[in-house]
Amino acid sequence: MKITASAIGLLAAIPSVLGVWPIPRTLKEGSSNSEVWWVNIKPSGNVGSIVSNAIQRYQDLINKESFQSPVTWNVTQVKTNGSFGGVSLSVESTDETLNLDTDESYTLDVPVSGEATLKAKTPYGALRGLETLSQLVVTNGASKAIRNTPIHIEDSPFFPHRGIQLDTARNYLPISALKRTIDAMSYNKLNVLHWHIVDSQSWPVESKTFPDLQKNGAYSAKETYSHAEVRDLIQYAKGRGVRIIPEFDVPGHTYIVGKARPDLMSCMNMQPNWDQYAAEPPSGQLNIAKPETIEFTNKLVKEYTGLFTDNVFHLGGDEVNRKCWKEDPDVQKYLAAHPGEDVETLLASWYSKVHEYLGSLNRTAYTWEETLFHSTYEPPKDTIVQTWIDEQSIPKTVSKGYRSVASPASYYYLDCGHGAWLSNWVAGNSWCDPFKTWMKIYSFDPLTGITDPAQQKLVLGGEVQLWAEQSDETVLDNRLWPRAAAMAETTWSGKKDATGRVRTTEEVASRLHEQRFRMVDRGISAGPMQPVWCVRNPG
Ligand code: CP6
Repeated sequence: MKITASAIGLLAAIPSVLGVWPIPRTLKEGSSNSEVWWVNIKPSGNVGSIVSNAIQRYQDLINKESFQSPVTWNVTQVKTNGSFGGVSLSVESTDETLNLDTDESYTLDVPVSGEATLKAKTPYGALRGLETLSQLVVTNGASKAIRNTPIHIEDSPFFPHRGIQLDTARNYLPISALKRTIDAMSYNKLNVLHWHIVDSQSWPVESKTFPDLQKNGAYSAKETYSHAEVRDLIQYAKGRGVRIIPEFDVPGHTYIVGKARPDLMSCMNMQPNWDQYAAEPPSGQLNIAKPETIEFTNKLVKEYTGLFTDNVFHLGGDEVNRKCWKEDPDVQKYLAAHPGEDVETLLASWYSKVHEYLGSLNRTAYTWEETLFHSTYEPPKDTIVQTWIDEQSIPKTVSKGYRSVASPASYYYLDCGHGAWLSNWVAGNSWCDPFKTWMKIYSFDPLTGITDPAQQKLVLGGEVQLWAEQSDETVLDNRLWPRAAAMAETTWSGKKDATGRVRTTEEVASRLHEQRFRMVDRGISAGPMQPVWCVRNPG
């Protein structure tokens, strides 16, 4: 007999699948319930230190967690007919290399009674499986259970690059906030923290090559990141399956460099007409007519590729201003002495020298789309291009044969950052909504407009962006969550379910609501989605 949701009011409130976010690619569930007393996770064979540490963390988390889903709040008695007997965890390889090619797949079997098995190819697949396991355990306040056993899950990410961009230049974020964000990312199977670490307004990170950058450029001696703190943060992130990709944005967005090296700059601080020279105040760009700016940038690239271990390195390249250089006396002098050259050829050759140097250090360049579309420079074909200006930029990038990460401002900008300075934003005319709902973010498909499977493969994934003109730690969790979780699901699980149907925001809402409460329970101040009343009274 088929029990319809309307026949039993309570069932209507229970999602058709278990409360796992993002939803596994394939999930088979039974109709039993298994009682959980104490979760013991046993490594089978050598699993390496990252997994050993994660086992400890998740064991503690699951055993201590008293998360009561708002969806199943009135399930006082789950009739159990089996008993969970711990987990046996194995990995095929203990290689802890973490990059774009890392296999994050896992299989998880939870029988009605007895031992569950979690199998992964790599340590990072094991981390994803442990997260899923932790989300299967539910409580009614008195006891714990895993519902709908036996469960068989085969899971792997749809896209390999699933990220959040944080900006620590407009407003500083303490290391503890970054760590908390990394924790929250791991709860949502996100794997890239794109760290927009410096910009025109401040330079918080230590430089051993040019100490004055931090000394003169940080907001205060406290609002800084030492090499040791960065190294520790990278290890922390790696232990949670999160890559840290740093961005050193050049040649624009660099006013702050002038605080240490005024000799390298063009159009510094053109107040009050900053808006003719830069996207944001204060104006100032590296002077591309001076070979010293290439030398300077390459020395920074050398230092920071030594500090940041990821094989991808972001060189910015967004929003450069031509007028700034055209009016610079040095640039004019250089161009007068070099007929046939202009600002475009100068910029293209500047990019090629910096990108070539990065390549010689065995790093893959990551760059904003302007480097590809708004300059005559032709980046190396392995360059990863981050698109943001509009959704069409993604198909445009892959049709040129480049790999693309989708960050369209119209969907993935969690706020509009510098919109605060724009008079048309104040007037309500901005093309970028200052606030997007999780539904808007969930609705976006990075593959929109790309039909060729070879080109689809060039789309690596997506990143939501939290620019920091109007955010700092006081609002961080709330601005990020649950909205970043919306993209986490569409990039991990894909837009479609196993039958090829596009998931709707209506059908995933209660599961995301559950995930939001789970995050709050784990110490992340994710913003409320709607009254709990609505979850209990759907429709
Ligand atoms: N800072 C930097 C920013 C932005 C970009 N780069 C930005 C531009 C437009 C909007 C929001 C943010 N604040 N360095 C563009 C990549 Cl709407």
